[in-house]
Amino acid sequence: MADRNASMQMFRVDARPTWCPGCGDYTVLASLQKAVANLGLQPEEVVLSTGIGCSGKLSQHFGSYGFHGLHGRSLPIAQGVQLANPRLTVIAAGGDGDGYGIGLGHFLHALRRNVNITYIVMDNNIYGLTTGQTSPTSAKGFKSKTSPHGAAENPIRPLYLALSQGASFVAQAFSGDVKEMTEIFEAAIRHKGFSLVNSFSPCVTFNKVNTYDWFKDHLVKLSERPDYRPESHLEALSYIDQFGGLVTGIIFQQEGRRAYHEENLGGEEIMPFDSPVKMSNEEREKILSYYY
Ligand SMILES: Cc1ncc(C[n+]2csc(CCOP(=O)(O)OP(=O)(O)O)c2C)c(N)n1
Ligand code: SF4
Repeated sequence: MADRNASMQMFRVDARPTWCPGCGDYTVLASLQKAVANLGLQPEEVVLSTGIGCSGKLSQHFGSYGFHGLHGRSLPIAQGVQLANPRLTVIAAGGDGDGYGIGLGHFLHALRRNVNITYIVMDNNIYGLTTGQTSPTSAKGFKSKTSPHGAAENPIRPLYLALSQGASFVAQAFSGDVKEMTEIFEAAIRHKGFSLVNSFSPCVTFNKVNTYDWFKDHLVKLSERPDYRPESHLEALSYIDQFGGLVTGIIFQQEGRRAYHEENLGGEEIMPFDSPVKMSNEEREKILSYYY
């Protein structure tokens, strides 16, 4: 893939994003454009599926095939596309509300299935599009329109969820570091299997707590810890514990595990979308008769 000509320009669209100036989602967009170009991918080989939210607009601004689906539903769409045509590079993206609130069930099932897709969650710890309500990753005590006295619940912890449900690739990135974010997206796309990249992407308009400066003060880069081993599940959990989940880099990667289509559908040579249906009319009628 890497020696094919591709540029960020090929993944740009003419329409200007409607995001607020300074929104972290701009960096996610640019990093993703750079990552697919670095991998030598062509726009017609990539599909980006999103849900609803400011983050969900990513598919409108990314120059590949795209699907702007319902709130919380980017993962079923992405998995269906990848299983129908495993040769495509399929990316799902959305916000923390989208992915860890309304779409949480889909997230858990995607983790255990290990379909070969990359899932980017633009985690701004708030609902951006609907103007600043508490989200599933807002910290306990976080004040917002829906929790004026402070959020009463503990936040969802996506990294623990991903590791406990058997994700084969778990990473975290930050919109204040384009270089690292691009490298992580590249590694996530290259990984065969389900890859989660929880991406801290500040909402500069409605979240005055989790700002760029706040993340800069709190985040720890795993790349600056040369002894860190992303192949160790236990080490991943211990680092997440130690730093309260505020680490960036590749946290866990399981090499050599087969993705869903390789294990269950015969790999990339057999593509369900152009295979003839292997069922006779008699068989079909028999199955249907169970429901009459
Ligand atoms: C079924 C459904 N419920 C609620 C909404 C309203 N809604 C749209 S976006 C959104 C929150 C988005 O927050 P998040 O996913 O964190 O994305 P952000 O806008 O912060 O990027 C909500 C509640 C909706 N569109 N559909
Ligand atoms: S409201 Fe927040 S998340 Fe939405 S575009 Fe503006 S800064 Fe970004």
